[in-house]
Amino acid sequence: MADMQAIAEALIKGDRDTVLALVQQAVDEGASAEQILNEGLVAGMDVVGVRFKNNEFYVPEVLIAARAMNAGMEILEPLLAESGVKPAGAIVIGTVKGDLHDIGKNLVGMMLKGGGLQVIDAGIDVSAERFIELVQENGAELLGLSALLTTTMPQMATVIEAVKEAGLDVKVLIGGAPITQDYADEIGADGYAPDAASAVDLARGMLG
Ligand code: B1M
Repeated sequence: MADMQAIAEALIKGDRDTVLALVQQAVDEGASAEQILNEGLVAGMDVVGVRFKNNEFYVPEVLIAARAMNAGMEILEPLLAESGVKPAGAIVIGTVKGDLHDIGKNLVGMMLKGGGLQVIDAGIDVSAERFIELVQENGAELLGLSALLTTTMPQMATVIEAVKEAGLDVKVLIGGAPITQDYADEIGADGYAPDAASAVDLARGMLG
């Protein structure tokens, strides 16, 4: 039977090949993509986060764990994004300027695709100008901003200000570990989601 703990342990070690093999094995044995993601990959990354915080892990260890996580997510992406329905609307999503964290943003993007949205991934370290350009080019109804650092959170306010100045008709939703509903209200975001599944509900709700 698929062993979620073994996936988490391989991820913590940054053993990309074992993560790939175990995730594939779990899929073949019929485990759901959500279970593999939450009980295997995300559970492993939670431990990495704690060790990083406690100075037991440093940036290189975290990077190789992140690489293993992304490899596992690539196997899950088609399963999470399986929907086959016509896009309900388009969303530009990216990590704000100065911030290089992309695992959560990628996960939210995958789940939004699975939720039937067209997802335009702006990447990481994205300036307000670039977000605006992409919203305009793609006629997106929604703009999703991710930030993982307390130092980059204020960039979200900068983007919202720039969106207003450009007179764009786009709803802005935000998320990321340090973000709260209070912060979203404070900076005038249209919505906040604490995790990827809630981001899908929120985005779909915003599209009516
Ligand atoms: Co960084 N890092 N990191 N890091 N890193 C954190 C965020 C930190 C909390 C670690 C810690 O100290 N405990 C800390 C921030 C402290 C703070 O600001 N208060 C931190 C720090 C300090 C740093 C550096 C400054 C370290 C240094 O260099 N000294 C540096 C900054 C680099 C930069 O961005 N300029 C840095 C670097 C890195 C790595 C590059 C090594 C790596 C990133 C690799 C990558 O992303 N490709 C990394 C990692 C991996 C982490 C931790 C360990 C894990 C983050 C993660 O991927 N989580 C993190 C500790 C932690 O969070 N426990 C940490 C898994 C992911 C699935 O969750 O991203 O929260 P998350 O996404 C969730 C939700 O937040 C939400 O849904 C997702 C899925 O449920 N969500 C949204 C996210 N975006 C959303 C958008 C939405 C809606 C929901 O709508 C649009």
